[in-house]
Amino acid sequence: MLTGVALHLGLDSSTQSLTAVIIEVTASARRVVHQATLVFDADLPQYGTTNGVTPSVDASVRTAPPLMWVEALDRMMARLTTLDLDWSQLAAVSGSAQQHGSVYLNARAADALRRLDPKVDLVDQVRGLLSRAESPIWMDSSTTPQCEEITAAIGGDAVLARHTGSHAFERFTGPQIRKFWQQHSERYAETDRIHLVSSFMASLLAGGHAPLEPGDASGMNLMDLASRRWWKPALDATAPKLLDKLPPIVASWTDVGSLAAYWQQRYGLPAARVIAWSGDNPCSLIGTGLVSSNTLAISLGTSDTVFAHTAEARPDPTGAGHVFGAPTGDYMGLVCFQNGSLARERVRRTFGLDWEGFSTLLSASPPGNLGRILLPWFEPEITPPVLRAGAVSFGVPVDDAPANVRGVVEAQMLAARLHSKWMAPRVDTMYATGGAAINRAILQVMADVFGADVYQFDVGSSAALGAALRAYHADLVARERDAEWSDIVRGFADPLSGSRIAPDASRHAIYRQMLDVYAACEAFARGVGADPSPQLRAFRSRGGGRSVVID
Ligand code: XUL
Repeated sequence: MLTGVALHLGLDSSTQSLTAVIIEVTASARRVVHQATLVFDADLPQYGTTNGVTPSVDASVRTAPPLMWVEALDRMMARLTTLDLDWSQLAAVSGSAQQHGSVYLNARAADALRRLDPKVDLVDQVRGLLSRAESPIWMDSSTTPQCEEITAAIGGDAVLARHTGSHAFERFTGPQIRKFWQQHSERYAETDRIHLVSSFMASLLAGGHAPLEPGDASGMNLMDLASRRWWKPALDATAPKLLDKLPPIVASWTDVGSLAAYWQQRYGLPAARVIAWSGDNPCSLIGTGLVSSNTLAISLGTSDTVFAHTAEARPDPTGAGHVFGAPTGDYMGLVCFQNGSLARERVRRTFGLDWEGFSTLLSASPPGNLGRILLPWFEPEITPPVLRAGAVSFGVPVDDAPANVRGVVEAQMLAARLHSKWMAPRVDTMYATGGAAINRAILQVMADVFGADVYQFDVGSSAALGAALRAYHADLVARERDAEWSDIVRGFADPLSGSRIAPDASRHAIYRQMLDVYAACEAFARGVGADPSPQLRAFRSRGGGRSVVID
């Protein structure tokens, strides 16, 4: 039994799973005490999700059952409190959640959350509080008309991006709310509070409606980044009486209440502080230690994201990326790719490979893929915007395993480089996190494409670790103690020593040429560029990865 230490808990409610990371901080020790994950499909099969998502015939519609997240939280707490830890030392809890997803609660919720009964399962008490059974999530791309309407009402893309940090995006919460209001106006009227997944989960812990913080609120197309307040023109362009239904926005380190009696009586937990939850990407920024530098981080998860801490809010001039609030009080740039781990897995499964086999084929195939390019848009893509799913091949044979394995990874890394140039024109060092960051063959392609050193991290979930570190930071702030971010992350969010993967100069030279060819293929496939055949031929004739291929 560990005694006399301060424990901080970080939870990450992601697309496919709920992860917990417990950290211990004393004068002499700083370490991760425990990490646990509950996988939605496997551990809560009664919700019938696939990769955490409710099956839908319409590929543009992507929702998840919020009750599944509620039940997962209860299960996780039950599991964690059987550990041999001195839970009386738990000082603070915070969390991270998949961004953009929204949860709709009726007017009974405020009271019911305050009176949660420890003898009744949480899920049974929340069931009657939803005014919408399913939550639209970040993978949804069904709101193009609403994006257009909001943009037109605001006065154009540039105005919206200048205020909110992003153009209108299908998955962002504002367009999703507008669609709900247009299609289900009575249920919209019945809705008393619209939470993001983050503030919903914090509300369950604190036993009362929790506020939002700027990191996650900036993924809605509704918040003014400079003032960190709701932006009235965007609210008016989205849906009526919206301000009354949204949580207030508070600083990221705000203590939003103590763990509700439900958690104290049911699991013997103390009245620990509940700190505002944030989005998974803002939390990963902290979990990879990017609290001041502009090192680029890449998270290889259900979505692949590239992000960096920035001091100013400079929107992406190409319109593809976002500026979010950072949990430090500054900003972060971010680009999100929908075809991340599920695309890699799809190629792996198609060829009956395990991950070792996938890596072996990747390492053994020629960089540049003999001048063949695969656009792995198996799902609709966010960056660049591709609404109709369908992979596009420029010379990659369907039955050639190495060409497809290399094709998917090279395309992902080339897209990551191409679309992150606005936030990092030059990159020397990159931090890789998320499930696939364990795979050094994939990281070698990343290093070669970016021409940068790539480092790995120890804790599998940098988002959950970031949430635990945010809990620790906020607890210090609440106690009026020194809370320097560089000190908070020290020893927790450092890259693994000896994990450096250096780029190879000759392979980087191939990718520098290939980047323009890739950009031309992307533009052509989206119907906004000329036929890239001349560039592909020229690239192949220059070697396109060691040998010449003419098809
Ligand atoms: C970011 C985004 C995704 C989700 C996934 O804008 O949509 O990274 O946060 O969890």
